[in-house]
Amino acid sequence: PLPAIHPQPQEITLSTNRLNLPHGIALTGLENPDADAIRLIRQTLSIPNIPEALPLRITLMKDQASELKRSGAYRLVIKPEGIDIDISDNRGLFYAAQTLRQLVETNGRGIKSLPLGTITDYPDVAFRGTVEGFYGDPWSHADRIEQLRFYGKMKMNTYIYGPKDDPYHSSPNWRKPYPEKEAAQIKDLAKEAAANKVDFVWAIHPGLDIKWTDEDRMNVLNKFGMMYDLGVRSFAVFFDDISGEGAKADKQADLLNFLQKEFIEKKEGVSPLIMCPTEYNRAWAGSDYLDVLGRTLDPAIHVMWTGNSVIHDITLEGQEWVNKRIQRPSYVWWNFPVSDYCRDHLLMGPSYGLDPNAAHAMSGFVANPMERAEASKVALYGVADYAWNMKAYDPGSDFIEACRYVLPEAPEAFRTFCENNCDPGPNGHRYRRDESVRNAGYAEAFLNDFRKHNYNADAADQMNRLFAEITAAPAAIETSRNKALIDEIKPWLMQFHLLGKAGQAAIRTAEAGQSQNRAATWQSYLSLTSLLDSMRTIDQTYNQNPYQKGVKVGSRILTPFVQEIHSGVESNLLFADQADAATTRMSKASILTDIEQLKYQPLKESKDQIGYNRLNEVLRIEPGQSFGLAWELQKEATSFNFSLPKSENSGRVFEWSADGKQWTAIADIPADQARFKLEKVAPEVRYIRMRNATDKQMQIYLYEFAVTTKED
Ligand code: LTM
Repeated sequence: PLPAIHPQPQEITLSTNRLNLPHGIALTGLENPDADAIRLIRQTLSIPNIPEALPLRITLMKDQASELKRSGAYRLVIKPEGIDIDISDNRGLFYAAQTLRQLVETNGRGIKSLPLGTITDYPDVAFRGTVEGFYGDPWSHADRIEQLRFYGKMKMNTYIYGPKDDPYHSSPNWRKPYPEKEAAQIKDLAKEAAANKVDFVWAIHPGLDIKWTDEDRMNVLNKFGMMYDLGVRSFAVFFDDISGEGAKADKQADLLNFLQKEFIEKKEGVSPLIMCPTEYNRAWAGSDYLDVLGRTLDPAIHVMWTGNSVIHDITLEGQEWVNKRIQRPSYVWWNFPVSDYCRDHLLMGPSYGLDPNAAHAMSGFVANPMERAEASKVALYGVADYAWNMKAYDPGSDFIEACRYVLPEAPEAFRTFCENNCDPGPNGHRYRRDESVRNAGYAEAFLNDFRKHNYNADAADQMNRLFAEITAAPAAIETSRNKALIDEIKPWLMQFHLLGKAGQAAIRTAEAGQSQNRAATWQSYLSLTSLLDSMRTIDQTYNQNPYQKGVKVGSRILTPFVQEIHSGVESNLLFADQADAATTRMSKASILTDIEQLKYQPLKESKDQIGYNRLNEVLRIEPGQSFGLAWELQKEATSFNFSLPKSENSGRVFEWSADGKQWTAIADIPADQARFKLEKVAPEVRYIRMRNATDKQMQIYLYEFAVTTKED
């Protein structure tokens, strides 16, 4: 069989005849071919420095079809007499070398050979890669170096540096130079990127506190200058997740046009400027903001776009919609597999939901990954393949190869782990992913019968096999040499192992219940209960970030499957009054809002607190709209606190109510404070809210809004 090459080449004809590589290959052709590419070719083909019989001729392509003029394009002809490589540029030679690396085979006697044939190859999308643009712990230096090498191998040419929690990228320090250590690291990254033919794009995020003055425009320009001196040659300005003064389209366009004229066009060897708009998705594009950018922004500047909402599939129709507004093909910022809004989950599934016909409707395609760099590679493998050759991209089969690439030591076990850890769980963006696709049908069939008190033995067999694989998978995965990956996913591996055991116990319990064997039912029910308790302990011990704490696995199909069997058997075993007691203990607290952006936010709830999850994006509240909390009768609130920083405070009203109908303004909350804790809440209060009492849209950050409770 011929080797699978990733990304898949555009045109490929290979024969089963091979070119056995002799001891030496003569490199002829271009005077100064790219040194990194030549090094890779020498290594791959074991070419010593002395030129010998077999020639390798490298030429710059002339008069070619327009696709072959794209940066990165190459043609590789492997003949019995030698190898010809035609290239569009240095990147093309590097990519030809990457393809050779995947083509070469070594036989049992250590002889290397290549298949004869021709590969003509070029990218569908000009700029492909990632945007490190998430909230949370930025990637480490070692993570980034490894990512750049991975991008080189996968023919991705762009890495946009924009971690929200780097204070020198955003506020408060975007105006200042990086401290010495960080500056040296950036220099290193720019060098590593260049060696892998990746554009290291450094992004600035000044909009939280920028003043539209000459002084601040010079501050941005000077910071770009400092980064240029560190070796950076590609730049971006992000205006996402801001409100107020910084969010004005005409002012942003003025600054960007100034940077274009005074920096991008004047400095040697700089790539096109990229900007991320404030209205970066269709759901928020309610004003003439995008039209103003379209009309006034220099046409050379790229404009980023996340799709029809913050986190969304990418469709041709959606691309055409925005492109008309901004008068250029947009540069896609795909918010996958980013997990900063669902930090208790890993998004390990395939990259799907990407239109295969949208190549002409985008200027770039970059994915925002997880805080966990190595784990993100599964999705990024798909991103590289999609953006290079969309028509050939099949998310399902690509995913299997991605699992093999990332964890060659145990690809099947890793696939089992990944395909059951895809979905972010319920979230405010309402973004869900298919999960457990190979087994969802069996799970449903089993539960359908279980609900009718039947035991479906066929489905049970299938599910048992799966849960046995799940139990065994973590140990196999941990044999990987990739220790960084194992460190990143360790708590989820522990949880996954327990899920496998719990799944097997659940099926045993259901089977015992069906055969009316009360003693056996009790026994397996108790062991299932203790496994679920252990899972809860892991959830409450690891990954205790302040946003979405914990460790969730299989949350779309498998965990609910196990829980349903557990509670189904429980209510059969327990007496009715105990079962009732169990239900009344359940929470009835909820979010109370008429704001679309918040309606689907899962409630953050612990033993003594109910609150909102922190929102990354700006919250837009129309006149009269409100958001709040409601909680059950038997709970009394003892205090209320909020953190709504940088909000436009005037016109907001805090109110509480005992019945959700009669509302009273809370007198003790100061009008202008962004953070506040109210130490006393009237005992009858069961509802609390903040309302926009103005006649204008209000834009605020929702960091915290919570009540502390105690049982009555
Ligand atoms: O998506 C964009 C343009 N901005 C931010 C990102 O920083 C963040 O990672 C994603 C996902 O939560 N959402 C955003 O609003």
